[in-house]
Amino acid sequence: MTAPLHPDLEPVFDEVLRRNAGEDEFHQAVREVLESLAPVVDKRPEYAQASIIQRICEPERQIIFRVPWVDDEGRVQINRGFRVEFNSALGPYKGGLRFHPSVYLGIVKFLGFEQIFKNALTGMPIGGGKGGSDFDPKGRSNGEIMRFCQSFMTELYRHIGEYRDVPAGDIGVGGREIGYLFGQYKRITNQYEAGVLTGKGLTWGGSQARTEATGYGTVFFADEMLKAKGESFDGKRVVVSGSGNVAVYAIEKVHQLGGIVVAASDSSGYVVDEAGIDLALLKDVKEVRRGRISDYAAERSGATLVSDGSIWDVQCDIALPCATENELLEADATALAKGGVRLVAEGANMPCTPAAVRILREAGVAYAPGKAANAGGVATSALEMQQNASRDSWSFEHTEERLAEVMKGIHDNVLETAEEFGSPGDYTAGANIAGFIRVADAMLAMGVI
Ligand code: NDP
Ligand code: 2IT
Repeated sequence: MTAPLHPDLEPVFDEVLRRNAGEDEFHQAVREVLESLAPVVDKRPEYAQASIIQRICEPERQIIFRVPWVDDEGRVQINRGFRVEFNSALGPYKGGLRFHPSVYLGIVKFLGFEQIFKNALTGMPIGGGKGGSDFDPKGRSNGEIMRFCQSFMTELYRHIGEYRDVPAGDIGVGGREIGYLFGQYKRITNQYEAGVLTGKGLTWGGSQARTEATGYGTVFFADEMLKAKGESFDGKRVVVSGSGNVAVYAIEKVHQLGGIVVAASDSSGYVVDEAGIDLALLKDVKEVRRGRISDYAAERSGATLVSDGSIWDVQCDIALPCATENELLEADATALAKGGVRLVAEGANMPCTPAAVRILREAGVAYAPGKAANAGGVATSALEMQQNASRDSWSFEHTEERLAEVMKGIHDNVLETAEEFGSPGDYTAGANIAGFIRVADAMLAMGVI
């Protein structure tokens, strides 16, 4: 069930459905933004005159390509590669690459669409884009991952560049993959163009705190939400879904701020650890051994593995969904609300379904959408680009401080915008409207392109 749209936006959404048939996640992401834009349509008629909303919903460019590679048995494998260059009004296209078997055009477009507004909220000069492949990295050797990345980049290289399009990581793409991708780009172009990718290694153009940035940023954002209610993380019981890049560093920051994370997960189940997740063990299992959450449960005394059911059945004060889209459903929101959850901040992109968000709102739970709460990753990518452009590198402390400032800035801007447009305290409305206006004004200034 969805909220009604402004009558002027009904035909816009109908056209999105018609043009992008079968792309459910993209429809969902567009709908969530359009639902927030009613007061903007009324206050700013100049956007409608220039068809700004229709233009924002249509990617500037969509690239789909074949990725052939040879596996360890000598068989030729074929995957599909994508890059959707969605909007460049504010800067070069910027956004991650996702390698996961579920990837298809509708997922890449939903992520690229979200990225436009997220990147605008950071206040930095970055447009929106996203890419990836239906390649499944699970169980693949290092050699297979390298050959896949090299083949992927052999097509992608002609579309990207420091001033054109700057990919980074997302699900299934971390430091190892960025290394292989950068190596192949450098080899093909014969240029050391550090600013063409972000998430690079610290010894070859990467930024301090980029690995930590999305998880830390999500917790900084949640901390600002708590402060706005006169509260803090201290002593709070927290559940974090996922155990990848975003989840691990969200857990780390929660622990630094005095909260206790009692559950984490991966796609095969979740673990409950009442003593608090042992982060050294989790990092070793996930980052070094590339193992499963079940390995953590097996090695940690007192931890319990639950291989069916929902992590959101674990009672908590604060829930941070950090795994994937549509992982927190209506029934999960109901369970969380019953258990007395006070705050939900999205580390992942679109993890809460619209029905779940409605339940949280009705229960008076503070809720922040991913495009605001998880913007710290891409913001730190923009800081990495800044360091690459000036051939400089900053300390961890300085970079983390910049990240914290950016997250506070987004938080305050979102709340002020929500207030100005008649929805005080509504982080969804504030994020969608503030992000939209920044992009829309730039598009207006540049004419019909
Ligand atoms: P990782 O690949 O490092 O980790 C993903 C985690 O989520 C893993 O634990 C994985 O489990 C789990 N997961 C993935 N897909 C599913 C699924 N279909 N069902 C259940 N669990 C799943 O990715 P990231 O941590 O980088 O990304 C997590 C989320 O954060 C994504 O929504 C991403 O778009 C978003 N994000 C990432 C940013 C970044 O900088 N990396 C920035 C902003 C947002 P398993 O290993 O079993 O698959
Ligand atoms: O969803 C996201 O914001 C990311 N995966 C990070 C994008 C980036 O360019 O750092």
